[in-house]
Amino acid sequence: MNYTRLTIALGIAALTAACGKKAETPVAAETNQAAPATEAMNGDMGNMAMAPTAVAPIMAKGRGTVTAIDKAAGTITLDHGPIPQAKWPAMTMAFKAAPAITDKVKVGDKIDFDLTLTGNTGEVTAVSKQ
Ligand SMILES: [Cu+2]
Repeated sequence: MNYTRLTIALGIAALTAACGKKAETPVAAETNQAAPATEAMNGDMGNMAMAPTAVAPIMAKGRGTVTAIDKAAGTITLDHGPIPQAKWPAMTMAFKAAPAITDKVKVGDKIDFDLTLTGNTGEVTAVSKQ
């Protein structure tokens, strides 16, 4: 019954092995995060989820600093730390965010946030200031 999970694990393991050989450049915040996520940073954000068949939303939590807010576009940009649930390293990126979120914070705020990932789209669903 765990075939899918095993396949994903094997895929990640293979990617990790492949990345290990060329991951010579120092990367900020390179802690114990998997290398594939760091590799994804070189491409577009569409590759970030690293789980092409995943359609069920993933709930995750993160911490970060608000670097931009675009209320018209309904987005918030966060310089966030690693998010293990999404296999993301630390990075700066934009998320969808409802007015209830964007009205609650301002640029420079350090926040804890809840995230819902659906496919390659991330939406911040809750924030609280640290
Ligand atoms: Cu990110």
